Amino acid sequence: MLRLFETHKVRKQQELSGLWDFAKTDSDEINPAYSYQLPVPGCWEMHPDLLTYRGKGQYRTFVNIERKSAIRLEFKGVSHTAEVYFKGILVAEHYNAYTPFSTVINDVEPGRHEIVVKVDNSFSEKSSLHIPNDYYTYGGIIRPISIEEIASSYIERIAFTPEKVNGVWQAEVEVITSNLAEKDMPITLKGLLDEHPFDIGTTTIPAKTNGMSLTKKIIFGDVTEWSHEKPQLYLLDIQLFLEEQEFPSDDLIERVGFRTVTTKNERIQINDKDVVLKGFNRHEDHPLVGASFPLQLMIHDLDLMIDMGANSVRTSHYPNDEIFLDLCDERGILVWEENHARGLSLEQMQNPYFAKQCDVVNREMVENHYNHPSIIIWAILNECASNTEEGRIHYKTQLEQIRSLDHSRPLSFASHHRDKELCFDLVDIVSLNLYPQWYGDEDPGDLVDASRLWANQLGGNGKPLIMSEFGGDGFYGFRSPTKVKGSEERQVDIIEKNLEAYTQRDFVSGMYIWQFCDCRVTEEGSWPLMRAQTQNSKGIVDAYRRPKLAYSTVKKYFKEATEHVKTEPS
Ligand code: ADA
Repeated sequence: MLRLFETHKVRKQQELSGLWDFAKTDSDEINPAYSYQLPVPGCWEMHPDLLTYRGKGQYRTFVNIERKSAIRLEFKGVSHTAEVYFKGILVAEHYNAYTPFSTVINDVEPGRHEIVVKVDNSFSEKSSLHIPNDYYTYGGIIRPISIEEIASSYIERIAFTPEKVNGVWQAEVEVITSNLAEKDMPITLKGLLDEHPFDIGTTTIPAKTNGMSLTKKIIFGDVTEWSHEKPQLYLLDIQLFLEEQEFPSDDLIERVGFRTVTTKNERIQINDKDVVLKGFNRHEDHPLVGASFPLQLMIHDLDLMIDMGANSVRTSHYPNDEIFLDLCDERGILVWEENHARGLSLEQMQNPYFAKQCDVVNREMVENHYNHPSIIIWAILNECASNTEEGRIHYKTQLEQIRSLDHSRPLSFASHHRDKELCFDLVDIVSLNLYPQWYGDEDPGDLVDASRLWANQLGGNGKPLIMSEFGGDGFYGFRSPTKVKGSEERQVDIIEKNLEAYTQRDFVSGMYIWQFCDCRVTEEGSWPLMRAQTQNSKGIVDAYRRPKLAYSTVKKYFKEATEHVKTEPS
């Protein structure tokens, strides 16, 4: 399954899921002896021979093309470096597991064609973001792949930006198109919002051009807004007509919602109404599937979060699977989505590949996930060197890049630098990762009060404040009358004290527990020494989603205790 809705009615699209040939090999040759068949999507660590394999592998499948046409291959996620070969020719290269990429191959003859994907999940200097870390970089084609037959002029993507002007909903609809032909192509673009037609306009795409954009502001008027309380969605179907033609030659369907996100007076607003974000940091990780989630497990995660009363999730520490985001759109879960980076020191940020690799992730994250109404915050660089002048340059560059791609959502980053932070002035929302009662003995109330002062003094005055991480280990099933660290009882105390402090303070606009589920960490580096069982055990449910004692504590606070705060419009 690629998405929760059909994205094309005109363009022919097929998902390439299934069993692919696989070889564990570091040979540069294409097509070694394939000794396995592995599921795509999937993580190779799920195979008994490859449980801890870090290195290179090759996947192969065949596709049947019925008539001569251009084809587009889209990969939703390959972990972490991919080289794609079509009939033995390199057609795409990509780094970073968690963002989609695509390639177009022109004039493909009818027949059976081979696709080979070389995949590498090893750590090296060339990989600045996937490093040994407090989560696991799996190997494989972890998200779905699609193959599409495209017309010579086609729609690359749509950016839908809703806005309410004088009480009336309108939206800027930007359609980005491409022309593969040798001659200029006059085209007309038309839209349908559910069944209601509207015109976008006519233009000519010059020969051999991509990234051609046509934008129109449309007044929609009579629509129901999207909110976390009532997540109303609409299908937005854009059709491309070649000159004079009666039937569309291409289309792209997105699912959109009418909502605005703003920040003012230390608060976050959805549709001008203050909201307090209550939720979890979540790694896409499960012992049975690694980072390659089927729909059922995504739904199960959301069901558990919603059962505890959460209204929000932070995609720590990378862009998430689009199907998960589709589910958040449907269920009204507000999403903090962030680029891929965790805990990089200044030295790691000085890696020569770092700036370029972040630039690509940021663009792919925003462009691909732009239309999800559930995403209300873009964030970058969790716990990196934002306390240094040189680090600040990276934060500034990346935040400016994201703002240039999307001016409609507030920006943030999660900092652990307390009063040494240098970048609060660059964002709309100040967010802090502090672990009172776990890494230190501080009182969460005192610490959150101090956080507000640091924010005020360091460029975050008037901005909303989010406690973006707090929590403590709780080993599933480990009970202790003395409530020692690591016991489920101690985790209950830690979560209780933190939530008690944050839910009582009006100036706290959000709280994300670290973390939803236990997750695997890398064996390389020093992580196993810090993480018993080679896992981060701060989950409120364990890796298999069995609730720990703290589950009901969270439920008590998320479902009941925050209802009194910030329900009035600002
Ligand atoms: C951090 C970090 C998380 C996780 C957490 C912990 O601050 O952002 O990824 O490592 O701490 O468990 O210590």
